Parts: sequence; structure tokens; C-alpha cells
Amino acid sequence: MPALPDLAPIETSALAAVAAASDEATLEAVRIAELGKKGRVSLLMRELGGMSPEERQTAGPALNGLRDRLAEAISARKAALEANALNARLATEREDLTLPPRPDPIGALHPVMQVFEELAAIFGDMGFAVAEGPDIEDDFHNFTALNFPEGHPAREMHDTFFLRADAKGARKVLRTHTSPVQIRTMVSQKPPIRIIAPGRVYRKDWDATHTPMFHQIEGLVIDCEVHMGHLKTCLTEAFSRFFEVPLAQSRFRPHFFPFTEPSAEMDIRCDRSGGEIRVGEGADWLEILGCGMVHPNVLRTCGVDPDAYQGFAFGLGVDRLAMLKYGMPDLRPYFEADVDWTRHYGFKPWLLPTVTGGLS
Ligand code: 2U9
Repeated sequence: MPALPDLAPIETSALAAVAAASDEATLEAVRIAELGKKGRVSLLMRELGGMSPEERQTAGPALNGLRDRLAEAISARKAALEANALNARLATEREDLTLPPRPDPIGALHPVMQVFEELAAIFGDMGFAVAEGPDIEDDFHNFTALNFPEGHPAREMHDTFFLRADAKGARKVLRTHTSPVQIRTMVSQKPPIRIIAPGRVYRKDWDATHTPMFHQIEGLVIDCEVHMGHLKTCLTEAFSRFFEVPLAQSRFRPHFFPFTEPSAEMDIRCDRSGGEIRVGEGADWLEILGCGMVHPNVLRTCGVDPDAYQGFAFGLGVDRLAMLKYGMPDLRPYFEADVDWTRHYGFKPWLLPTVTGGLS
């Protein structure tokens, strides 16, 4: 039975190799040479099997100790090499934020965000605040509080994205409109209320003119003695400013929504004769939004007394409005983050998003 060699020089040379390894590949080679299946220390450990119990009693702990100290040294060296590599990478990726901007910047606000900002500025001027809420909603805020009856098509699986049911069987939804924001506002604030609610909404729709996620702005005014006349004046004024015309002619066609009564769709006068839509003049009408007086059931559910207060509300799709205003007819580039597309349509990097005059 061969006696174990002196372990001290083995340990010294192995630790020296570990300390000298200047990259992770070299360190791994050292680990394999010492502790790998056929490594120097592993082969020595195999000898333990052929030793007498007495020999094993001293050789076993000595070899185990050597193996553990080596493994520890290797892992400490590995951590140090990783930290060095990270620091080196961070040093090369450092940005000098004090440098002046590029002389030829190309990015611009996305048309949808531009329209959000324009409408926020217009309605902000009229005394509306911006309100926000979660994208993931519960059935109460997305449907029930808005007077959607049981069995309404929007509550079906094929129209709405439902999350998995929780332990009690309740399923959250990706909000199908921003109306839950107004519900939350009415529940938590006392009238008068004047808000717009911009945000992302989700529906199971995907074709040339619909995407499963799109953007809405809705508005809500609650006060005593609010009526359809206020609604008409407010929206006609706001969208005249949006389309940059002195006063757009508008018309309101009766419609139905569960959450408003009466309900209407608003059109503004436009001209389609030249191939593109010109708002403010002409023989045609352009549908831009849905609106109505808030249904008494909705007010009551939110703790607002319908005998003391009334309100009007409106809602519109922002992606479509951006397409109309900026003459960008194809929906696909809206999701492609292509700066050539925004540049082509006149969106410039330094346009202030709060300008109410669009790109002009
Ligand atoms: C509350 C009460 C009433 C919001 C409204 C519409 C009419 C509407 C659609 C237009 C196209 C959504 O983007 S779209 O698909 N919306 O026509 N939305 S009234 O009414 C409310 C909201 C909240 C508490």
C-alpha cells in the first residue's frame, strides 16, 4: 500500500496556481487539474479505500481538509474574477451625462403619446385633472359598477382577457376601457369632479384596424346641474382646439352604452374630397367619440346621489385619433418603434409635448 505523499507542497502549489489564475477559464483548468474526476487531489482520495483503518484515520481528515481549503480558495478567486470582469465592463459602458446632446437627434415622442399630451393640455386648460388606475382590474370596477348586465357580450371570454381565477373563483381582467378609473375617482372623491383618464386598454381583437392593446382617453364631469349642453360645448370646443380649427361643427347621434343615459356618438364636420380628411369644413362627418350623461345606477353605485348630482362622460380611442390627425393610416408601425416612421411624418425630437397646436 503506497503511503500518502506529503500534502503540504501539493497544497502550496495548488493555492499558488489558484492565486495566479487571471481569468475564469484558467481557474477552471486549475480546478479540474486538482479536484476534477482525475485531478491530483481526487486521485489521492481514491487511495483512502485501500488503506488500513488506522492510516485512514489520519489521511482521511488531512485529504478532506486539503480538498475543502482548495475548493474554498477556488470559489473565492472565482467571485473576485467575476467582480473584476463586471467592474471592467461597467467602466467601458460608463456614460458621461455632462456631454452635450447629439447635434442630430432622431427620436421623437410616439404619436399616441403626443395626442395624450395634447389632450391633457387642452382639457387641463379647461380645469380637468389627469387620473390613472391599474391595468389589471376586478369585475366590479370594469363591469358591474358600470351597469353592465350579467351576460353582456363584453363579459364573455371571447371579448375580454381574463386572468386565472383565484381561490374564491374570482377572475381579474385586463381592463377593457379606462372607465374603472372614473369609478375609483367617484368612490374616493366628492364632487365636483373633472378628470380625464388616459391609458392602455385591452380587448381580444386583432385585425387590420384593431390591436389587442390600444389607448383610450375618457373624461368625466360630475357637478350639480350638469346637462347635455355642457357636454356638447365642452367637447366641441376641446376638439376644435385639437384639430386646430376655430370652431368645428359637431353633431350628436343617439347611441347606447350601459353606463350613460342618454348616450350619443359625436361627429365633426370634415372634407374627404381631396383623398385625405380635412377637419372643420366640407360635406362629410367624422365620428370621433362616444359620450353621454352618466347613468344614475353608476352614480348610485359610487355613492353619488343622482338627485343632487349629474355628470357627463366621454371616451375615445387615441390610436385612431392620432392616425386621423397626423394622416398615418397604417396601424402596424405604431408598434414597431421605427424612428424613420415618426420622422417621415414630421415628428421632431424637440417638440414640446405640451403644445396644444400639434406639430404645426
Ligand atoms: C363612468 C361613467 C361613464 C365613458 C364613455 C364612451 C362613451 C365610448 C368608446 C369609444 C371608442 C371606447 O375607445 S373606444 O372603444 N367609448 O364611446 N365611453 S361614454 O363613460 C363613462 C365612463 C366612466 C363612471
